Amino acid sequence: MAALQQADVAGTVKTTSSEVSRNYLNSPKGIWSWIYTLDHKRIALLYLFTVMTFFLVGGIYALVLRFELWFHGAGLQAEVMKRGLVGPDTYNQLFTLHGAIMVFLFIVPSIPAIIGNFVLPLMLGAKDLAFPKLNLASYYVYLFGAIFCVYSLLSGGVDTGWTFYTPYSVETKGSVISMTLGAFILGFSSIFTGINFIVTIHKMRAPGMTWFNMPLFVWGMYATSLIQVMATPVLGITLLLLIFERAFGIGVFDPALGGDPVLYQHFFWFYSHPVVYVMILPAMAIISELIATFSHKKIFGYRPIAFSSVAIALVSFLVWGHHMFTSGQSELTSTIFSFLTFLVGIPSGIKVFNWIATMYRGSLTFQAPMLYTHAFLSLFTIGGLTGIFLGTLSVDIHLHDTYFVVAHFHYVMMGGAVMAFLGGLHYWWPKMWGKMYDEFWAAVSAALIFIGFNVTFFPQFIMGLQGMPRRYYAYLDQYQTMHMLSTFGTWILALGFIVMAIYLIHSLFAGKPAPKNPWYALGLEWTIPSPPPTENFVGNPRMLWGCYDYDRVMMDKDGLVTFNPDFKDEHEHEKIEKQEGKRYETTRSFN
Ligand code: HEM
Ligand SMILES: [Cu+2]
Repeated sequence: MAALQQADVAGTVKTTSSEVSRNYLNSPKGIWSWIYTLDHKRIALLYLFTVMTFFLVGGIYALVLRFELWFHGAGLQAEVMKRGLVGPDTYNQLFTLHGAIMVFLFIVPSIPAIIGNFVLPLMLGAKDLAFPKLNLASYYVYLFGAIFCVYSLLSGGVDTGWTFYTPYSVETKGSVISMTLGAFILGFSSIFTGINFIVTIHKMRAPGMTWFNMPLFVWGMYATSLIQVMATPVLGITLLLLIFERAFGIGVFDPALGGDPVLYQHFFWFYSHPVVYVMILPAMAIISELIATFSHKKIFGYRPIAFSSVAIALVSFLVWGHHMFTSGQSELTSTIFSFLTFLVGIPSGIKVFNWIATMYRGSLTFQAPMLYTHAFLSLFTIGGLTGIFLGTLSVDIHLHDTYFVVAHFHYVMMGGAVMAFLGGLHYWWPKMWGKMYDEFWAAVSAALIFIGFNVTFFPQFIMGLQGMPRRYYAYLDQYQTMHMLSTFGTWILALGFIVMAIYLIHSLFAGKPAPKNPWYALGLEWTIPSPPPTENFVGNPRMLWGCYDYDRVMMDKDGLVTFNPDFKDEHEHEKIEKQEGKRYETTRSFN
């Protein structure tokens, strides 16, 4: 075990030579101490296991879906090949369950509940979130909701698509009620996390950490939390109405009962468009951190990045109608929604611009988190730009409900959100577990995932442009090649994920011990041991430098801090030294 270096005040690094092995992972001990834990770091790990289990289930569904689509072409003559793997009804259930699991059980909780839970208090210099019990409650509410989803999966499934559009969802057989009830309950988990983060960010920042020197990850989580708290209740009410409609036939959405099915779409997308930003804002938040760390350079345009997160959150509430261009809403409405949709491109573009400017002339290093950052940048840009195509009213009339849409949202959700999640997981993995993983295999797996992803989803843009509709289990012969290519891609993807699972699990048992600060970053979370002690910080940490002050400060692997003596703002440097009554080691040179 590494010798403990207590950083009771961030920056005044005191080394105690005593060997210490006590950390949040091993004390207190026992299974109950995990089940009842109020420690944000342990709750993050509970989420990690559960959410990744659902990612696996959703991923297996995806593999089966794609395997089915390998068949049904002229090239393959055998009878079994013509028949395919599953029947059309099963196919409908598979894509519904895949979509619902990936959205509600995986991607929405992934970054906030796993990574946010773990690092947000550490970044703020806090000992926990504001409401630890609410945090634990959010986990059990998640589990409770998940049980309903699993129940509906085992008891007949759902074939409505993850959007549960009426009137079909009111009429179809299957366990629509338990699935939507599950999603309704999961919403509370999301709201609990959001409230907890908002209060924590307002109230528990370390002295010296103002709004404008918070890490950008925190800004991203703040914007995300606002959406979670404001939009999720709308989905809750909508799903509740749907359940009532199904159970009691009250006639809100069903035209046969005097209801309006398009009303359902308005309600649904009023939540579900903002929720795509619950998926992507945390991803952008991670990318901002990774770009700064692995460029070893002060972030370019801190404020524009911070404000654009909030701007995206606000604009996200104004664009839901772009999902309904073909629903029969008035032309004027569609035109306005089309225009408003383009606005989202502005803050997103601001972010991409600032990230690239940060990398420009930085000292880039390409460890695994940075590989995922680059995957994110290219894939998200493709996903985002094709979103502009779809937002263009006239173009969308043609592309609506084709594979172009499937490719677009996978580029955003998987190419964007999942890549950033993986980048973040690799970045904070040493902090979580105190272990390093194998860089070589991490690079191999990142390459496989990047290539596999593109082979899977790029052909879908082409098929979509040629008119291949989504949610179809069979297709015309002309699409055979593209479909086979796409299915082949999923095998490369699967291989990438298998390699990742192996080296990550291997690292837990045989990985090298992680130092405090393996990436030479500057955030407060890197001033404490890996894994952190239960109470995070011994004493009260203070912010003595900005977390992107790479021109002024350097922190080595063991958390030893050096201020750049040549830094032009001498005055500030002296002020800090005086304030702390001690001199920092200034021998290390800055180049
Ligand atoms: C592992 C790689 C993945 C593969 C191979 C894959 C494959 C598929 C396929 C074949 C469909 C059905 C398309 C159709 O016929 O309309 C689909 C739909 C969908 N996928 Fe994925 N997917 C993957 C990952 C993800 C991820 C990570 C997410 C979200 C985070 C996601 C979210 C969705 C959603 C929301 C749908 C729409 C379901 C519906 O139409 O109701 N997928 N995916
Ligand atoms: Cu939308």
